[in-house]
Amino acid sequence: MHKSFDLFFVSSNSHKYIEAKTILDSFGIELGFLKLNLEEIQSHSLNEIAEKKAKDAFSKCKKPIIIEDDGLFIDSLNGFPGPYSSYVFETLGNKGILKLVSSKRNAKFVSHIAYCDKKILKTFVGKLDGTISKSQRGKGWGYDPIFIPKNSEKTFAEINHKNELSHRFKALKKFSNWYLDKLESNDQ
Ligand code: ITT
Repeated sequence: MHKSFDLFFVSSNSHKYIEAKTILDSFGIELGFLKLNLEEIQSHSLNEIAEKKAKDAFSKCKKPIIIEDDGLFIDSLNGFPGPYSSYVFETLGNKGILKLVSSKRNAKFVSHIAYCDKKILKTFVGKLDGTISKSQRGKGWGYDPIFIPKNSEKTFAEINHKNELSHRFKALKKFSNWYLDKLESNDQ
């Protein structure tokens, strides 16, 4: 029998779901997965993309959902690839990014988590500063082998506590506080 969940993560990317599930488990929130390709509008604003993705996900799922839109923003490239991170990863990949980055290596990862149900659309932002490594290090998905979080010497792919400090963790922590309060006030 399928387990019934009250909250679903809608995404085409199972890496994102696995991390989101681990993080929300630690806050006592169960998360189901709906693997779907969502409509992604062209926009400079992660928030605008996230809100549109959330509405699209809710209209398909008809249950309370969260979606996530992320971006890696590299300072010396004026924030590129930012909202285009997914496309740039598929086209240039980590090798291509390393060729573009020169002496100034500061970057940040940003996560926008959007919750949507029948009545509410709400987003939560998490940001993590860091730098771009000089070569790919460690085995990980996406940009993990080239992103070094601040106060670390190792890349996301080399550390084992990514889910305790990532951009995703920071956004989901804000979401959890709000969501658990909401559940509590619905019970009263
Ligand atoms: P959706 O179906 O949920 O949209 P996606 O992979 O297209 O999945 P995004 O639009 O949020 O997701 O793309 C952001 C890209 O940034 C993603 O494809 C990864 O390549 C990269 N990325 C995001 N978070 C990451 C993380 O924690 N570690 C490594 N790479 C990450």
